[in-house]
Amino acid sequence: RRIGPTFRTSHPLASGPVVQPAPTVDGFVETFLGELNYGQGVLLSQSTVNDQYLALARTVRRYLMADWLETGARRRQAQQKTVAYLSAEYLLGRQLGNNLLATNLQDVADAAMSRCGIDIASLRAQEVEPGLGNGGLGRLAACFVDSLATMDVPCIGYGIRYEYGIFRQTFEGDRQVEVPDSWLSLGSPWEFPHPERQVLVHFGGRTEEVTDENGRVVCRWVPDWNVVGMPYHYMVPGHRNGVVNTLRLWSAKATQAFDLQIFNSGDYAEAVRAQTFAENISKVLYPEDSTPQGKELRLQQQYFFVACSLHDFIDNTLPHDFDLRRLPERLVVQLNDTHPVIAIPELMRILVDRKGFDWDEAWDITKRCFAYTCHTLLPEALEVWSVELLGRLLPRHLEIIYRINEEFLEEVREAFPGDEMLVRRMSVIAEHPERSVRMAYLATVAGSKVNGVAELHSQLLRDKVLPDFSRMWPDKFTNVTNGITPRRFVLLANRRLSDLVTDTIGDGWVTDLDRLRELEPYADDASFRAAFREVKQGNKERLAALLRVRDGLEIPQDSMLDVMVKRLHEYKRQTLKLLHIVSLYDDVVSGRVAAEDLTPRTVVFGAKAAPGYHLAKEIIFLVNAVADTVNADPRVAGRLSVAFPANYNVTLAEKLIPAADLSEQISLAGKEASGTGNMKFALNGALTIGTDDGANVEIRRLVGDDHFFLFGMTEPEVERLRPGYTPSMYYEEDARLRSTIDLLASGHFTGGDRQAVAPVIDNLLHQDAFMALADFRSYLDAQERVEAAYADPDAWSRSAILNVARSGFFSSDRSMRDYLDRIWHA
Ligand code: B1N
Repeated sequence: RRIGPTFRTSHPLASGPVVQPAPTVDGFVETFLGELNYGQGVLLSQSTVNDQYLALARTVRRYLMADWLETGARRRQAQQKTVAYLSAEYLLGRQLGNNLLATNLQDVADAAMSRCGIDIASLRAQEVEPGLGNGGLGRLAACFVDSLATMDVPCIGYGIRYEYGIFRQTFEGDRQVEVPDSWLSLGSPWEFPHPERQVLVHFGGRTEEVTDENGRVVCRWVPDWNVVGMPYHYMVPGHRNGVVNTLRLWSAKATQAFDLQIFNSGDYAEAVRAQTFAENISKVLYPEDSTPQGKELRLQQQYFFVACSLHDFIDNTLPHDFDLRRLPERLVVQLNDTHPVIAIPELMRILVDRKGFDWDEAWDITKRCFAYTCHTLLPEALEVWSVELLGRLLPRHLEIIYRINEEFLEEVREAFPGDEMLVRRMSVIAEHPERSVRMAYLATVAGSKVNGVAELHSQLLRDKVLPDFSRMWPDKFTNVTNGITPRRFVLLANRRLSDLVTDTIGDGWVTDLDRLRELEPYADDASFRAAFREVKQGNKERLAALLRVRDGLEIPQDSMLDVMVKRLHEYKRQTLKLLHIVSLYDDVVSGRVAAEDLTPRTVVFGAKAAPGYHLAKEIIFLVNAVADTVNADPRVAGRLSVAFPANYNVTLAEKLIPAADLSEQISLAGKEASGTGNMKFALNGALTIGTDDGANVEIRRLVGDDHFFLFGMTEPEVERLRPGYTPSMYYEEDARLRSTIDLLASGHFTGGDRQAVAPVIDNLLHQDAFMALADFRSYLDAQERVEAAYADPDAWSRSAILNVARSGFFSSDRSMRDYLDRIWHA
């Protein structure tokens, strides 16, 4: 069906400026009331909070839209190289506050709402955050697109518009219960569909060879089913620079709404079956973190969004007469982990089957277009697809992968003659346990660059995960340490700190975070330290007020706020933190330590477990059980408490992180690729207790040993201990550990039920794959150093200020500069 021609460009209005609403309180009020009356169709006097929120959002959207249209026109003119960031996840967080900040309309909006008699805070609270990601990987993508817009780099973020994002976590009887996240149900004012840019995506069927009009034998894919990809646009504003980039998320639709004939025959269920089937593709985010589920639907999702995105760029973004031999001058595709790697054979298919390129030329173009970021070291997290499944869903792509592999293995044989073991090791096709495609290998073969996400991770990636490849292509491997956007995670989340910093050194830090260095001398200024402590205190009070209404939790005010927030995973070792809490509690209840001698401490957890990850859910149960018992025990009242607010997400992070004193980054060395929460805490003036893992290594180097609490084995020590590791030995030999585990195992925290704690305890004593027991002693010692340091408020705030001053490196603006210099050359 034709959508219709575009507007005549010769018309005088065609080149006129975009009409923009006035950025004044009057202009804002008028636009807002217009949106309320004519957009929502209600009178102010009849409007609900949701009506008002939607009207406010659409008002802000208008200001953004003007800049978005102008940015688009400018980009079409300039024809620069564009970064296509391909990511299956974007964990955006709420949009309203961020967009008000970016457009500098915050004060205008505040005044306008109060003129209308509306409390803007209640409208902000109305927004449901789009949780289209699991954790660090998805949030990283959101930080990157923010930075690219702020730096005015042409970028299109491509992804999936999941109808249901990451599940909402609730607790029932201390156990995690997942509730679907229907984030779209009250309307989503920040997106707009663009039906004229729909794309048809094929699946299944077979391939055949046909002779084309030039007499050449070419391959043809004869698919047997299709879905339509409908793009939804999200605006990604730069920080007060008039730039608005695009995030284009795809939603799957059936090609025909339903089969009218079947419907008329009365079989209603059958009539909508095909529609349901197609639309399932973008129905729900896989709630897995780090461990991919080998599910057919997941491969469908991956191919679906990748095919839509490449088609969108090549056929709808580039000029119609564009010479695709020059594609690498105009496009660089960054693959966010292996999830979009099927884009590699897809581009080959487009060039060879559809555009008539010969194989070698197409391969040369393809190799220059892609770069791959790896985000893990866990071997079980390296994605593979069985040849059976891939061949059934994408038969042509499998053929292409086979040919890429054949030619690659020839190259290996030439470079390393006579080493057939090596050839087998490096093959993109694994033979065991079943024939399958190793997506990380495919990405490495095709990508112009492969990067890890922190120095240590990139090193281990070269040495442990892809050693053969790094020997063959040493220059292909590089590092780009992750970063976070200071706009959302400092300016928006920590207004008090931002004001203090800006009053002290000006506001240049917001887009040039290295300027925070200028704060260093103020660490020695007693009045600045006092002001800094007041900021922390204010943030703690704000958090306490939130948790009171959000979760019915009371957190004491005069205590160290000790925070561990991240996905629940064994390698991150929430159990080690739990053992610490139980050991403190045990000290008091056993009479070894007087309660008055405990440093008052409030431990806050935030963590979702993948629904199918049983042990992770048992750990959640145990944390909640310990929290209940500890919080109810008068012997530790005012000294030790534990809070586990449900449903940790970006919105909660923005309140929690600025309030924290201590940041827990306690993964087993060599397991956390980078971490990004660690950076957010340091930048907000928390001190880190952490292992030598991921980006902790770089944080410690920058902030200095004296302002970081290091503990635990190093990665080489872990590897040396691994063979023959016997966790029960630590239990036998360390009386404090024994007492702690015995108390947990006794059922003290589960109403006498020893069975309820058995899964976690048994695992610790007999498996402990992530060596919590081996690091227990060292962790406790480090916690004692924390307590000693906390006892001196001036020294502590000095360290906290130096953490802020020296963490500018962790801006995602810097990450983007590194990608630009080392990988994109855009
Ligand atoms: O990516 C983050 C890192 O900071 C973290 O250390 C790392 O654990 C995280 C499959 C993943 N790695 N792999 C995933 C997520 C979803 C999924 O389905 C894997 N997430 C990470 C940013 O670099």
